[in-house]
Amino acid sequence: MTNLFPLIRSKIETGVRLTDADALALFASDDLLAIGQLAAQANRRQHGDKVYFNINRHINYTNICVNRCTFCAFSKEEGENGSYTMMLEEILRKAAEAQAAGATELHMVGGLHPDLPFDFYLEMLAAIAADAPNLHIKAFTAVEIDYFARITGQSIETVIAELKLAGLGSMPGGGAEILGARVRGIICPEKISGERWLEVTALAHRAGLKSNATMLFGHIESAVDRVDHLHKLRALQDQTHGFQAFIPLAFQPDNTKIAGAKGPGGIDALKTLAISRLYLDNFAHIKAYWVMLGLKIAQVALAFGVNDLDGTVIEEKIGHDAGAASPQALSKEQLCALIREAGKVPVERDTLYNELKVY
Ligand code: V47
Ligand code: SF4
Repeated sequence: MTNLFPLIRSKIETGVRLTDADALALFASDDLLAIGQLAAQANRRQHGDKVYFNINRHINYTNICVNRCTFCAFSKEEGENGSYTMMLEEILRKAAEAQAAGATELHMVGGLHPDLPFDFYLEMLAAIAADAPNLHIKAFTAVEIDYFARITGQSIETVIAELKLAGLGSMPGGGAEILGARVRGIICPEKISGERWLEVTALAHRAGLKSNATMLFGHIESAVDRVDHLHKLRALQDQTHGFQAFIPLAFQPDNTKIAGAKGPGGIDALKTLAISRLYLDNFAHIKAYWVMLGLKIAQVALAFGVNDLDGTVIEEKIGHDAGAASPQALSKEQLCALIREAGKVPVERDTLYNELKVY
């Protein structure tokens, strides 16, 4: 390790914010255990031994998308083999099943559909809210919110106000990918810019919605791109305090079109999670999304600064279409066992991190 390390250690121990140069030095280091130990220490100070999970279900209402992000194996063109759009009845049936199974959250995202009107989404929210009032609806990335504004000619503020009125509870963190323009121009040239993603997210936070932030890693991005991404998220969080969790998403390469990109190895994934914990001092939660990381790395991540394992998930499509080898769903018992085996205390939470049950 470089001689920067004692300085970084003392910053973490005394609560001094890491600089971008510190984060880059950590990425350049091979001392995974030292980085993990520091991240675990920072996490323990905030959360003790608690590890959060929730009981949730994913509903991807359509995979038809006008964008063609090169890392995405989920999206299809209209009329293409395998393309689909769910009918409202099907969505309501899935929501009712989730509620009956004890879920507290629906995670709903989809492609940017060329023809579905904004009313489809408002009706979907209102119908779920009426049918399954106990479910928190976490839906629509900043990319979708921007698209709704474009297809309706309305402002982001109006779109968000209408979605909230119809039943939107919070937003997931997708669409952030890598916020810097160089990488974005290669992996998702048609997607809104990183600046726009931050702007829409800031407006959502100002409208009272909480959201998460993700980072798609392990493709063509460099450590500098990752640190720039973290820097932008930390700066926005200083202003809005609207982010709940940071979720590094391990790139899954199957059926995608990024030449040569294989996804991160286990060392890189653990280091990235740990550095995120250390650098994002204003984020309460770092989530290991087991769908993309795999169960074993997600579990080991609990010793590297992570305090959230996401949820039961059920019917995830985006990662699995790209070859994720993880199961389609986990039971509450499986999640609790993974957490206990790591010497931690499983805590079921709701979407807004209210504690529902300590196991
Ligand atoms: O934005 C797409 C990513 C995201 C691939 O907020 C891929 O609680 C890996 O944002 N390999 C959607 N990742 C998923 C997402 C998410 C997941 C879980 C929890 C939360 C939350 C948010 O999935 C997309 C994109 O970054 N993605 N393709 C792929 N091949
Ligand atoms: Fe469309 Fe989202 Fe896939 Fe990009 S990542 S192609 S915006 S569904």
